[in-house]
Amino acid sequence: MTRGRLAALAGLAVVAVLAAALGGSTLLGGLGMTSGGGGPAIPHFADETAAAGVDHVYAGDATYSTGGGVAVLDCNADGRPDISMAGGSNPATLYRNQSPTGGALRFAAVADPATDLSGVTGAYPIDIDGDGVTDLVVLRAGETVLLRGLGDCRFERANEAWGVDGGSALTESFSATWEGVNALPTLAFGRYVGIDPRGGVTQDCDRNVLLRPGAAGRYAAPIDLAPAYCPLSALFSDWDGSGRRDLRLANDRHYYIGGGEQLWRVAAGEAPRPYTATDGWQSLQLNGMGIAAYDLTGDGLPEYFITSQADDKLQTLASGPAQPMYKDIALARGVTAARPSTGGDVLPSTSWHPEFNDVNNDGLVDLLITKGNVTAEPDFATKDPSDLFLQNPDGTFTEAVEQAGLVDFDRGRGAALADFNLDGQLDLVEVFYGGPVNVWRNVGAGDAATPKPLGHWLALRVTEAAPNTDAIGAVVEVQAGSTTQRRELTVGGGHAGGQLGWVHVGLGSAAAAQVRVHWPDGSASAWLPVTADTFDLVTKGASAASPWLPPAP
Ligand SMILES: [Ca+2]
Ligand SMILES: [Ca+2]
Ligand SMILES: [Ca+2]
Ligand SMILES: [Ca+2]
Repeated sequence: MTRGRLAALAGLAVVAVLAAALGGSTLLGGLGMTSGGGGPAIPHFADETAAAGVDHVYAGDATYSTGGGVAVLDCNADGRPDISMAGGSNPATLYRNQSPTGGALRFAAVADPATDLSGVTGAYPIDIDGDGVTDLVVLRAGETVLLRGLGDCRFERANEAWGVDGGSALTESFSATWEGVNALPTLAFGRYVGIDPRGGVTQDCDRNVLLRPGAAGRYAAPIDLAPAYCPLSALFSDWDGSGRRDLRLANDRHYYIGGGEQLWRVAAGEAPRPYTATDGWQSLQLNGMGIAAYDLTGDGLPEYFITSQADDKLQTLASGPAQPMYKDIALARGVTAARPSTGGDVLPSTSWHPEFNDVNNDGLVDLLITKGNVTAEPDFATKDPSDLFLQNPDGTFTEAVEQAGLVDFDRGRGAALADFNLDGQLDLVEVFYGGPVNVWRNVGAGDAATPKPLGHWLALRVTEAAPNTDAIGAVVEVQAGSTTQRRELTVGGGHAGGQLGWVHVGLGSAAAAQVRVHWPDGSASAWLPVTADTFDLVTKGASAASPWLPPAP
């Protein structure tokens, strides 16, 4: 197919998406879901940190000024998303979610030496051994620890059982993918800088390593991903729709010389190699902090949001999937996030965790970006609140963090948008460096006493048989009216943390939808009908989605 033909098709797709979205917006207006003035409906968030029983600080010296990740996972299989928070020089804390359905947020700390680890910078949930119980990869200043999930929010160390050397570097980034028919996932660890004998950090980028499965349920010797340029985020993702998941690394130019952002080709049975200019990959130097992927243009291929300082990027393929050549559309879409949106500080921003999710359930995915000074860098804003960008029907975004009630001038780091009280509205947990963690309940157009939904929604749990029980690499499509939303299921990205569990989809005014899953092996399910405002289990091989009822309040 020629580039002209592809461009024409892409243009048609955008027109279709815009027309459909505009139609949806009109319907939303009929249901009283739009805000005055025609902008996106603004969700309101109630700070419930203290009442929820959450009392945690990510702290420590400059070694911990990066990191501060949060993992969201269901560690006791009750359907409620639980939280693992990095603590830096404080112990990490695992919180079991006890929020009543539709009610105020409530969590209880789970004390356990296995999870209360020190030196933790972040964590990613993943079912490594394919037993259906979520495991946890815990990144640290020092040894990376792999925790095998035992159920009931208990974990045990599994580095030795799985043959993983956790190293001794400062690790902030992790991603994983299942290659071919391997029983174990391929693991990528992006190491930041080394740790010197006195416990401080060196100025040298440490080794990045790829672990592929070896014999007998254990990993083979690490493969060096050289050259290494101090990544702060890593993400396996199918950027070209080929079914192969390549590895993106967001690298921090603060430490490297002559390096840049990286995309590694990781093909089964081949040695990994970085894409180069010959492949179409263009040199780009950023203070890379975080990665988020989502198909914003509706062509079936993900866009990538890369956080940095003063200069966040939203990348889309420049000339189709034949080569990994990207152009930046952050300015056109209104998401450069270059300076604080409120608070009066005019210096440039420092951005960390990006996440695409629909916080107002209008069927248009939104973008959260956490922000905060590294420590006290004088050239960057000190009052640097996070951004909540709400997507408009024309594909641009409108910043709304202040109106949403999410302004906090502590130094933001990791975060997760998840529906903690199972009411269909995405709540938020955000970690701050040197300040208390916050949890906010999304109360829609209402308040904490009387939440008011802004639109319809779905929550999908997509699974398949072992080994890849969470169907990582699958692409989930949700069709409602004439719009189709797509999300690739991934492990990695963000800043130092990720989530595994319900996939949230806003439906706007649509009362029903159809779901189709493109499974990691390349096969696709039929279109499965689902009803709006429900939790549904979508299992490979099943002929229908299976509704799941949240526990009674
Ligand atoms: Ca739970
Ligand atoms: Ca497991
Ligand atoms: Ca939205
Ligand atoms: Ca909620």
